[in-house]
Amino acid sequence: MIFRTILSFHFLIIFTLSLDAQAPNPLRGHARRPKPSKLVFNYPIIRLEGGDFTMGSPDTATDRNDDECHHNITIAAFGIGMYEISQDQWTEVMGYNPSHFTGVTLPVEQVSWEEVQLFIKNLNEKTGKHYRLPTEAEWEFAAGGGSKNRTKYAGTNNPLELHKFANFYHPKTGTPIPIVNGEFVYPPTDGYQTTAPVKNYKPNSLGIYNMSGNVWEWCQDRYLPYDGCRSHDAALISRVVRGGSWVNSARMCRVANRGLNAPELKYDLIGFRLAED
Ligand SMILES: [Ca+2]
Ligand SMILES: [Ca+2]
Repeated sequence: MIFRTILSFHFLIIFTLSLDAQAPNPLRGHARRPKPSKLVFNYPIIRLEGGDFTMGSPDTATDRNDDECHHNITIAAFGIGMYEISQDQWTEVMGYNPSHFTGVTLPVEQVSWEEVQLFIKNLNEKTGKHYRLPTEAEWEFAAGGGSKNRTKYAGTNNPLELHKFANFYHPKTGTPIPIVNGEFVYPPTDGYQTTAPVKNYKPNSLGIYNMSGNVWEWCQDRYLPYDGCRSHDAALISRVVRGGSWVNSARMCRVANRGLNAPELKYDLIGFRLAED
């Protein structure tokens, strides 16, 4: 009788251990679940209806470049960031700050087009949203003020007023000199020698800040001739940057001006803003 009791006891222990090894462990399973995202990404988006506009610049403009072929284009509705992406926003998503001129409210720079794609991928995973870079046409549409009453620079037609809207190049001292051969050599001071906080200066007519100046902004597109326009020396690999920067003249800050850069390279004068459908 005692013998049978010991056998039963062993059987019970073995059976219990066996069951324990095979049964799902709700606590263990719970611990493996990823923690809910706590990403706070406060990034105001300006919604634009889209419409027709003439992209590029007229042949009669004295300060234009050959790649700015004037042509009509239709833009679908989209959203674009009110500001350039700041350093605290980049750090929040990526965990590091690559910028040369550091300050949490300054625009992030020293980011390649390829790194920006990774930023967007991570951001979309953490927020469930569908951010992307603007197309070159969307960028120019937004910078110039939409379909009507378009301006040469973001916010103004007057290079003598540009320092109110944009952070671009100016000497530390000197008297402002008007345009010489299409180049605004010594503009009035805008208050910053290098990058300025992204929420600074006056916005353009759509309420968007710093599209001219501060940092160039990566666009999604490759640098190619516009559809239906005469071909120019296309850089097939390069991606478009727009708007000029703190180190550029007013001419480079024109909304029609096209810049380009290899997608893997980074400089302290190139950043970006986000867009969405
Ligand atoms: Ca400046
Ligand atoms: Ca800019």
